[in-house]
Amino acid sequence: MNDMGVPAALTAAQYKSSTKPIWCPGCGDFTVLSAITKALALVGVPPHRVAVVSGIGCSSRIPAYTTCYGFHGVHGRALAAGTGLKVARPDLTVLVAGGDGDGYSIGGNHFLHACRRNVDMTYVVMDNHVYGMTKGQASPTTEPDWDNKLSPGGTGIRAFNPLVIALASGASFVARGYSGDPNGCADLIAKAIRHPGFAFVEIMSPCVTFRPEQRAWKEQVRPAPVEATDDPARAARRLMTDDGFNIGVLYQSNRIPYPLARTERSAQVSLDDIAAEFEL
Ligand SMILES: Cc1ncc(C[n+]2csc(CCOP(=O)(O)OP(=O)(O)O)c2C)c(N)n1
Ligand code: SF4
Repeated sequence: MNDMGVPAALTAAQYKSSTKPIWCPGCGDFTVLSAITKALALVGVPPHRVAVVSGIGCSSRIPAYTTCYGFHGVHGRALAAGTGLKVARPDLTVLVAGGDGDGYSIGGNHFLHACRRNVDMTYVVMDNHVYGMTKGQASPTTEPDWDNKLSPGGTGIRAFNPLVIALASGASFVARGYSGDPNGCADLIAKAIRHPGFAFVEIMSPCVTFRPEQRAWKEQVRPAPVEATDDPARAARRLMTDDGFNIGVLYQSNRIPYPLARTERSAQVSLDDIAAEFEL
C-alpha cells in the first residue's frame, strides 16, 4: 500500500522463488518462466491466489521456481489435477504447465477432455518436440524425419498438431508463442489467464541440448498475419495450412466454461441426491 492506501503494483520478481532452475544454459524454459511471472504480475493476481500445477519433465519443474502454490504431480496427470483443483477452489487462478511429452503423450487423453470441459484455467505447454528430461526420445510433436541415436532415420510417424486438436476438442482460447519473445509470451499468457475458459498456450521452447537446431526458430517465427477468430473451422484451416511459425492468439470464443455450463437441473442435484439413488 502507498500513503494513499492504493495497493502497490505487483512485480514479476515477487512470483520468482529463491530456488534456482537447474535447466541447461540456453533452455527455452527460462524465458517461459519469466513470461509466466510477468503475466501474473500484469494480471495482478497475488501469488497466494495462484496455483501452478505440473506433471513430470524438465518443463514441469516450473512450480518450484515460483512463489505461488504449486503441485508437481505425476507424469501426464497435470490437467487432471488442475481441473480438480479449479472445480473445488474456483477462487484460485490455476495455471497448468509442462512439456509436449507430458501433455500430448501420456497426458494426451487428459488434454482432449480438458479442452472439451472448458474449465477456467490456463495451460502452458513448453513444446520442444522431444522428451528432454529422459535424454532425447521422440515425442508426439517430433518431426517424422528427425534422425537421432534413439530413432535412427526418424520415426516416420506423423507429428501431432496440438493447436488443431485443441480446437476440435473445444478449447475456447488457442495461442502459439515462442520463448525467444518473452514479452510476447507474457502478453499471451496474461490474455489466457484473463480468458474465462480453458486457455491453451503452446510455446515453442527450444531444447538446446537434444535439439540444438531449434535455435534457428528465432529466424522462422513471425506474428500471425491475421486477427484471432471465433470460428473454429476457420482457425483450424489456418492452422492446418500454416508452417507452424505464426505466433499470437489464433482463436478465442466465449463458450461458457464448466461448471457454469451445466444445465439448471444438473446444477440443482447434489452428490447426496445421486448417492441416494445407489443405496441398497
Ligand atoms: C509414468 C511415467 N512414465 C515415464 C516417465 C519418464 N519420463 C519422465 S519425463 C518424461 C518425458 C518428458 O518430456 P516432456 O514432457 O516433453 O518434457 P521436457 O523434459 O522435454 O521438458 C518421461 C517419459 C515417468 N516419469 N513416469
Ligand atoms: S534437456 Fe532440454 S528441455 Fe531439459 S533443461 Fe536441458 S535444454 Fe531444457
